[in-house]
Amino acid sequence: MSNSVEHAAYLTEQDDAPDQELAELLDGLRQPLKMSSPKYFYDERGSQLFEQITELPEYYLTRTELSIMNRHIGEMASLIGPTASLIEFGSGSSQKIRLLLEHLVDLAAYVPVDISREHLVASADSLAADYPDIEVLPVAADFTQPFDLPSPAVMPVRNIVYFPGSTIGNFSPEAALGLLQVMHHEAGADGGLLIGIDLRKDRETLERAYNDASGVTAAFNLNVLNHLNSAFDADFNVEGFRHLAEYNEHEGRIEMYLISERNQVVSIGAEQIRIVSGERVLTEHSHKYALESFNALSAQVGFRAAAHWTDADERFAVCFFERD
Ligand code: AVJ
Repeated sequence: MSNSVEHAAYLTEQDDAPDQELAELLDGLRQPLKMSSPKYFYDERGSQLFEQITELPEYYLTRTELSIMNRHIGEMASLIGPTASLIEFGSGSSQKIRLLLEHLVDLAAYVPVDISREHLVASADSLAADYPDIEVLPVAADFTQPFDLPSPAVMPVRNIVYFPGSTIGNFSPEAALGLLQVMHHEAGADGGLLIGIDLRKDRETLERAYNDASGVTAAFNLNVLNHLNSAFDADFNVEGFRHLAEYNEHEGRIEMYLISERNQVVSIGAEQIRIVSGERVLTEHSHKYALESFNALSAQVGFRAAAHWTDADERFAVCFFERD
């Protein structure tokens, strides 16, 4: 559609250099515990599989967050106030955003920030079509580093960073602190942060959510190898690995691995990586927080806990922070 061209014209691009991505990947695969960044889940197929995960009976996160948002959207909108600029980190397919776009008063702009340019353009197009009165200003960037915000036509009263889905769980507490710092910076004076957090809970519930009976999460995890094969000219054999997700109670995180079924040598461009039978490649950490410890982390960067909302079983929390 012609809309895509329009969006491409003002899309702000701040992508990493491909060489840097390859160096980072190889560095991860040369560690004693091999690892690959969770960003490699989200090629087109991976993003589709993730959408399927969000609908699995075992994966309580998305539906719990949505029900919290639905129940408390009025209070959230009044805390945020009128004429804010809404900056979404890792916007992906931007489904949850619609509720906010419909309830926030006189929104100055909606700024989706995502590393995947394709996703960004497609979802910005459909949002711009559905909400013609809202200025949509996508930014293609790795949001772990500070980035420049576009200037909306209407001067915002304040910036509100929105980071739903408990995606912050992918970062170690130290890295989450760095990310909170970036969010604090992008929020600016009088800014706020609305963020989804998956709460600590029993091992059984957690392990079920990441080892679903229908094998969608396994396919999602294994798809990382397909993605690496096409992005980096690698030759991972997807049949040579199996999926494992386990809860590390001490660290309060789900750990996802691909386990090698045999000794194998994988080529990545000109490089060779040796993987022994039974060896694990870490693909994701998904940290779970107690509310108090997340509040303490946020306080360290200057975010004051202003409100939070949870479900009856306290599985998930949506938290609102304001800059001191
Ligand atoms: C998108 C990072 C929130 O950690 O639950 C889902 C990703 N991994 N199933 C999560 C994921 C396996 C998800 N986040």
